[in-house]
Amino acid sequence: MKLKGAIIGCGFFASNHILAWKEIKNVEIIAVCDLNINKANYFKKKYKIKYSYSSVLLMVKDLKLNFVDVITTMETHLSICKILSKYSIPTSIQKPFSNKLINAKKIVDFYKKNNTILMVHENFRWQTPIMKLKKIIDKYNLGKPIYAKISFRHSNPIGYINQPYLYKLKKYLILDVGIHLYDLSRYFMGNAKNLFTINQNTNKKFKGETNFTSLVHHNNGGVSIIDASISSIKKPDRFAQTLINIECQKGSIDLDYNYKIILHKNDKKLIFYANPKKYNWISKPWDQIQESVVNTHKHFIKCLLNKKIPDTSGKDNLRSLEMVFASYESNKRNKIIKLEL
Ligand code: NAD
Ligand code: 89Y
Repeated sequence: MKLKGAIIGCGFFASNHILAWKEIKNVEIIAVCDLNINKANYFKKKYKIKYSYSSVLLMVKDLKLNFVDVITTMETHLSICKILSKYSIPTSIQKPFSNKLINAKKIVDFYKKNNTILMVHENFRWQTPIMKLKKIIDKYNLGKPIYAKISFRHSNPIGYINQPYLYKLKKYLILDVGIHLYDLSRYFMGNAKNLFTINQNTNKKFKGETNFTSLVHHNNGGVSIIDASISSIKKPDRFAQTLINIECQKGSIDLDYNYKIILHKNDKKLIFYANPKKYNWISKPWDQIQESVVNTHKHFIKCLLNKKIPDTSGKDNLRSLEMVFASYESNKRNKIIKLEL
């Protein structure tokens, strides 16, 4: 029997979620919900979904759901999760987990109290090029990581024009994209103990920072440089590729433009390609992000079926979110900020 799920939020990014769910055989999305019923009805018709709602509460009272996938913006997450956790509905929720660390902690507590699975849809670590990078590091036994450079730099407006709420945020790029990059730094280098960040604004259409550079000190002694920009002029433009360089005790590795991976070990240089899998609804330059949504969903369902804690559980994501807010604090006070979690 198929697991029955619902999605909450029928905006820009939700189409990718629905199309990705359709790639997973043992799942059926039976309902869509949006405060704006016209949007919910549009999705219902377009994606042939059984039910549409404008109220989360009504939906969870009406239907027997095995899980819910939340694709709304961060400020809505506390109130939505309060309802879903009360009804013990396993939840996958988009990043940023919340607009305040304290609210994210409250959400984690709600789900813990009700013994219910909560995963943050932290999809960058589920991108094929990034998973392959990790696999090669392990397979070729590169040893302890010492240094990482994790970059997301572009100037293609396609990276923000579909998300107009971003223009108004006083805190923009670290919350929107930095959250992914800090998660990646933890994925490759382990948890961090402190960081220092400098923000810039190079595009006055945005209230918040449009560029940031962080220096992160990890618990294992390693260091990461994490940076992002929406004003980085390159041909071809790099959106939406995260470029990574990792140096370990026994070798180093680069994830370069166009999914090319270069490994340096024992005086040898090996080249790999890690193109994302093609689905008929995927296109450049979003391809590796779109494909990662399928991989992220699969991880959530696997955890649900095996009663396992997801790699990017709500609790785990608190550490990445803490790095986000520590970065704002660091930029404001021009100080290194110690991480507590
Ligand atoms: P959006 O504003 O286009 O859509 C959000 C929708 O949620 C809106 O239609 C809104 O009416 C609805 N909504 C808000 N509160 C609701 C509630 N209480 N009940 C039901 N519906 C509600 O936003 P978007 O651009 O689709 O982004 C959604 C989330 O996805 C954001 O957090 C964003 O950061 C994230 N996102 C992630 C990626 C990624 O790669 N992981 C990429 C783009 C966006
Ligand atoms: O919102 C951002 C994200 O999570 O991935 C890319 C993005 O859409 C900004 O370009």
